[in-house]
Amino acid sequence: MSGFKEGFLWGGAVAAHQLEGGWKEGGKGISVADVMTAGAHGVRREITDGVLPGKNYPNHEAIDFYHRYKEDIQLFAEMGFKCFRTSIAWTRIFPLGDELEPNEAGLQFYDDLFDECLKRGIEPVITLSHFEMPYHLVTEYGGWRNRKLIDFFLRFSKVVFTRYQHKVKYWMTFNEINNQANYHEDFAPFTNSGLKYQPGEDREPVMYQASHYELVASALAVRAAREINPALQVGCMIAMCPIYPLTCAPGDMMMAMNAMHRRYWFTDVHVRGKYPQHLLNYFERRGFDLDITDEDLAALAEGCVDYIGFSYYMSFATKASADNPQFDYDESKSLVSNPYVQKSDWGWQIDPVGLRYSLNWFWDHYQLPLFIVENGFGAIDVAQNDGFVDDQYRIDYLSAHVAEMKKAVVEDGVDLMGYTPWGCIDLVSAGTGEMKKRYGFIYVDKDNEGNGSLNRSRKKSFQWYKDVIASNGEKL
Ligand code: P53
Repeated sequence: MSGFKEGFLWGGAVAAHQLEGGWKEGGKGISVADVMTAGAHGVRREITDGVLPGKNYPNHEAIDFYHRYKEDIQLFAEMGFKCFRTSIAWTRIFPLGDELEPNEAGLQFYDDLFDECLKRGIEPVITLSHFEMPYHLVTEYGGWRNRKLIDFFLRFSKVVFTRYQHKVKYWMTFNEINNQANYHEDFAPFTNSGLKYQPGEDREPVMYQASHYELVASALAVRAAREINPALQVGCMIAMCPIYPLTCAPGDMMMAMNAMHRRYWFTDVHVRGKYPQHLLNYFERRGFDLDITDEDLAALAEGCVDYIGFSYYMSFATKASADNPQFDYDESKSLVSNPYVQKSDWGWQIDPVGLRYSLNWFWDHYQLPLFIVENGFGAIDVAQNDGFVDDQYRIDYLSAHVAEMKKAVVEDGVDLMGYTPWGCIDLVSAGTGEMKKRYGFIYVDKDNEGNGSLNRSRKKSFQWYKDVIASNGEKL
């Protein structure tokens, strides 16, 4: 093969809560993203008890895509996008999450949005749950620690599969489901699963329980999609940060292997429909008594995904330590800095070769088509008076990653479906809630405090990406 395949899905990726705004429009309910304040690098976003007066909630307005999507899609079309990855805000369809009937105004919004994409030759690629579950499901049910959430998610999934089956072919269930492997921090358990922990609560088994319910819900959704329309393709979505050993010491190698087990077993369940033995042994060693029924196991086995969607921003490194003889991985403690790579202003390690490694790792393990549904460089941009941004650093980052991705396809033979760089238009950062951490080819005039005209303008990378797409990845 000389390059990317015919019909390769070049595009861009976003998530509803990070760009739509309109947090109360069309009958939308409050989501977990609506109760998170703005933070910064080193300053965590606060998760408040409901929406409180006087706090800055950046997702409420975001970049007002809800009202401006036509203009934005026009710009995506100008770049030549073949696809556009976004999510359906669950709270537009089921404002509280536990209703029996969906909200028609929310369904209509996505009909209009998808029609606008299709009109311009852009195929929507849809995530069902991207850090924006109904907040009501947190306060009334405790989030995904409650088995009832499986039914609520399945109802939502069936409604949107049925409604959009002729407009959307590619779906993903839970965005970066494995972020919650980092269960000591508050961010991932809350955004992935609506989990709030009691002080002193043993967090780890709760994380495994919530993840289990999500994996069952995902498998049931895959099965439902096939019943509704066999043409639908449903994937998982994994946050891939490959974990390297700091040195070639055998202990470091074991530590890296175990770290990969603990961060990526989610993929085993999604793809193979069963738990890896190492994890079952670990549950036993730790005495975790999880609610996993025979029916659940049957559902997992029947609902294996069609492809693997994943994000790639950075690689991690780890090392063994004398006080951890079983090489247990704790993401809040076990990671070390890699001396061989540079870091972004937010401390993310920049490692294009790690993308080639990750593509090969997935392909070797699973032999399923792969889809890079996020990759990008969060950076501080300075706009000129006309809104132009000279973001050569972003071009450097992306072109280095696309070059490695090409090697994985051409030299290594992995089956890659497409590439959708993250935040193709500037949006609210998930991790920090900032506007200042920008990823876009399109600049949006808005700052961290919420000031700005919300005007859109093309950055230097806009033309670069347009050329990449037009040449099918030949011109980097
Ligand atoms: P922000 C952590 C590690 C890797 C990806 O992230 C992550 C996170 C969470 O912060 O999230 C994904 O905005 C996620 C997007 C997010 C994007 O990466 O923190 O799927 O919603 O915006 C970039 O810079």
